Amino acid sequence: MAPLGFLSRFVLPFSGFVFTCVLAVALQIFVFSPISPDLLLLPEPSSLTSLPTNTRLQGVAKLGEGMVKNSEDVWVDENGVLYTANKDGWIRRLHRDGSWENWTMLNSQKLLGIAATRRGGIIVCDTEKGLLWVDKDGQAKVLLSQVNGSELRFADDVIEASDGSLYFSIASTKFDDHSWYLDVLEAKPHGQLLKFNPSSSQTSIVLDDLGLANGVALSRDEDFLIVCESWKFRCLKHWLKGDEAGKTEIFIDNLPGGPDNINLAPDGSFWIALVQLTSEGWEFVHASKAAKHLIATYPSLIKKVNGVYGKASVLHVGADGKIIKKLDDPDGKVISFVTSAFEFEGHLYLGSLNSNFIGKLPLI
Ligand SMILES: [Ca+2]
Ligand SMILES: [Ca+2]
Repeated sequence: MAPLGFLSRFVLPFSGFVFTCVLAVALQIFVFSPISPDLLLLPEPSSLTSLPTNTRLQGVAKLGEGMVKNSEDVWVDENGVLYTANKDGWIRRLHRDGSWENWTMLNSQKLLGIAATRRGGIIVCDTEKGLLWVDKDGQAKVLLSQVNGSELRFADDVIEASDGSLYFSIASTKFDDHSWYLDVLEAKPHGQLLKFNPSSSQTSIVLDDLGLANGVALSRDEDFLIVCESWKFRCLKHWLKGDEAGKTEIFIDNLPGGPDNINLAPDGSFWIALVQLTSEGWEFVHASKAAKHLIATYPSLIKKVNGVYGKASVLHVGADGKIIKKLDDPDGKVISFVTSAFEFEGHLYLGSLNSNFIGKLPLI
């Protein structure tokens, strides 16, 4: 009788307590989860191994070390002035003579993609305020803060066409930039590519349902543009001119990382920064809705799966979408979480969300 008494007095009530706790946690995870996830297949392993890993990015010189703060994007204008949008809100620029300038303070920790504008100065994506224009004198103003009556949030990258139109991406219409990983976990397409027409002040949707819409670039002749979809591991090509105008096709897919910013090179090719959304942790999580709910409910767990701080890769791709080469820092020894690569006068300039400098690499 003693064991039964022990069971009824201690074990059964305790099991009830454990059961209640498990139920409460399960409810918390599944009922209050901020996502309604789909499973996601990561790129074919062949694409991960067909490009041999190298250490080229470990050879970067560090520009503005200690002054630059996590510049997600970089841009070099036609005069050779390099622009950076820093996490402390400063737009800093590097002049040809090697001097750095704290150019203008935007009072924002939400700055992502940047691009030069023919009017002078640069356009900046602010994930809370929308599209900002900093004119040639360093004066900032909001260029676009609403799209069709809704606040413009999570603008990710922008490019200006020669007619003054702005093409820009909204990474996610559901999640904000702090919760970008929720968009990846959910794996449902909430991204958009938009066009702002400055003469009519109208904004139209060019492409909808993109998987975390990210970098945007125009081809050299502006006959097509490219927009990258980070968790779809691909970039799309949208024709603007010619017989195919208005049509969209895959530019490059099955990438060995999530494409972030893309920049046109002087010869008409492109540089794409790849962030590491293909780690074993992500692979495990994308195969389990329960794991996705768990991480979405307890965001500190994202650090366990997220490999973006551990390495850096950039991809050089021809205008035809064929890979030319890949450059790596495979263990993030010198630079990691590279989000932008910009070629200018035989050098590659690298922006990173995990570095206090701009990387500069001679291209041989
Ligand atoms: Ca850009
Ligand atoms: Ca970006």
